[in-house]
Amino acid sequence: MNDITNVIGLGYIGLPTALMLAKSGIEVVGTDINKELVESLSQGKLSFAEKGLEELFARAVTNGIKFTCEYQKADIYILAVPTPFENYSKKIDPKYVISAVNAILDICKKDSILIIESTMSPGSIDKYIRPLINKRGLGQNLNIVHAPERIIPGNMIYELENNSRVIGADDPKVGEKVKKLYARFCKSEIIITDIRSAEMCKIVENTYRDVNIAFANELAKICRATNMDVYEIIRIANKHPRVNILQPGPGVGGHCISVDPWFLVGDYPDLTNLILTARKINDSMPTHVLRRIRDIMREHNIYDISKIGLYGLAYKENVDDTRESPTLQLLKRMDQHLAFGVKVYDPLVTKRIVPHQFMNFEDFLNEIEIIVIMTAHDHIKYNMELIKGKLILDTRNVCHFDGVYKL
Ligand code: SAJ
Repeated sequence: MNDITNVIGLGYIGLPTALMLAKSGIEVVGTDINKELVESLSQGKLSFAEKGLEELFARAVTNGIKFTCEYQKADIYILAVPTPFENYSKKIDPKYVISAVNAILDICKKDSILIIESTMSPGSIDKYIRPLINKRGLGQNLNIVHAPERIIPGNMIYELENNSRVIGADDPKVGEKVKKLYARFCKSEIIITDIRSAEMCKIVENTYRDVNIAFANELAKICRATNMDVYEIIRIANKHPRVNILQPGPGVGGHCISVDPWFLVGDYPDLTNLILTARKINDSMPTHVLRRIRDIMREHNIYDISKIGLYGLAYKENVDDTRESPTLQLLKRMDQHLAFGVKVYDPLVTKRIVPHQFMNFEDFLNEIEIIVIMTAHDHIKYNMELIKGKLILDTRNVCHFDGVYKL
């Protein structure tokens, strides 16, 4: 295949995808509006850490991948720009997709293929994207495909190669062509369906996980009220062949699971009781953590908030991504209650993004009496001995010794 593929949006999804395609021998140009990002990628500097990404980057560079701010005249476009939700209506905000599609329409060749990997709420390609194409009279020439990404931060490279994929296309022949492109690196099943079903599948997957985590979080609250060990209950219940409860935690972060269910709530407010309740339960977890901190402070007569240290700013273990992180949600809630001065440390977050953020673990430990484990990085697992003298609130169930407070 000699086609040129232009990947638009070089973030958490677009970059690994572009690199993987280039590694597989496809001619790839990566485009992003962020000039600084393009410059640093062109100089060989990665913008985020991810297992296996450096090696993949090196292979893609050897194979000639290019980075630029310009959209290219290409045969295939892959769009991986963010799709946030509007705060009040909870509906998708498609502004980044719309502006990227308009830029593609300005230059694209006849019969090129536009693959949207960004998460779209069901029906939003019909609602927002088709009209843009039809308005230009290019309806016959630009083929839209929806191939939502499904990779998990922390294991992206493996999942790019091994997760099944879904391709939504109007024309099955175009679907087959796109399938061949992804099959250059994806070893798993690639299913072709229509565009609306592909949109819905993606949202359903993340909503399923959100609801399951909410169930675990609700169990954690019930077990706290009845003084039972939620982890033991879940461990035993999961031995049943048809039960698979996820783990409770300090909240749900990231740019996917805490966002996508809102699209369904925004579009179907009368039909989404379970999904809305799950979202509310997960969003309530930082407040639950706050109450647990208060309990511990009272029990130990600690009244100085600066003696508390939050370990972990990333939304989950072993990534440096802080988007919608439970720690940031907790800090926001503390701030609203004038609870300033809590200390924060994350070994993977090397940019200072909050006040009282430490860059050195030992300095952090020297300043605090209570450590709240918000993220289960491997780093804390290897350093258990160092925290044993502290009061510990472990919201991730990683400390397995006596005297540790849990959710
Ligand atoms: N979490 C829990 N308990 C659990 C599992 C997760 O509290 O048992 C929390 C995490 O700590 C984190 C949040 O949920 O704060 C989300 O983390 P995650 O690892 O479950 O998922 P993401 O957001 O990193 O990635 C998800 C994945 N979706 C599914 O597993 C269905 C990924 O495959 C998608 O590609 C990604 O969303 C996306 O981009 O949509």
